[in-house]
Amino acid sequence: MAAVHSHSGDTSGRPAPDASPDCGHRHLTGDGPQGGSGDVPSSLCGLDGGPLTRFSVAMPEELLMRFDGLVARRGVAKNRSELVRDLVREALIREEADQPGAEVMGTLTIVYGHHSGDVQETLHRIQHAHFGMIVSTTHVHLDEHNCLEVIILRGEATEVRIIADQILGTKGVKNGGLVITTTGQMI
Ligand code: NI
Repeated sequence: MAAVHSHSGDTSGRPAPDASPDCGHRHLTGDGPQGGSGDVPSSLCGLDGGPLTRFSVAMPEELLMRFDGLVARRGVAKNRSELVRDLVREALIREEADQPGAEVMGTLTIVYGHHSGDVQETLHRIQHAHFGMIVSTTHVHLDEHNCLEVIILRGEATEVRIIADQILGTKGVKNGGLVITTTGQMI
């Protein structure tokens, strides 16, 4: 419970970028007798990203300790609040990307051996067939045999995944993965 009632909410010892020194609202108040709903706003501090609402979060101490470890590993630019915001955005982006018709960005990284059959021709054909969705392709010659490509796609989430699966399913592609992210409209 002590962690819930900490004053700043950021006990990592680093400065909290979202905590205005003049706001005077750094005391968390949301954890009431019933255990708190976790969504009780206690302050509004207008900073670079606009007004911020502070709320309290209750969680098991063990989980909080592990979370603080993650915060520490992310470096000095991130405190608890920053990381919570990142995690919320990640969840919202993932949910948004699952909505039919949602426009997303995808970065597809693949590694393939260019001697393997007609892999280069097949990869080229797939990308030309969907040229309207291929924003950019970067090709790196890793060694005499292997190539790495990063293909950036933009389009409807389902279509992006279908194209990525076609490319990943191409014979000769040894490794790869797709990362879906926002077009920037929902972040
Ligand atoms: Ni190459």
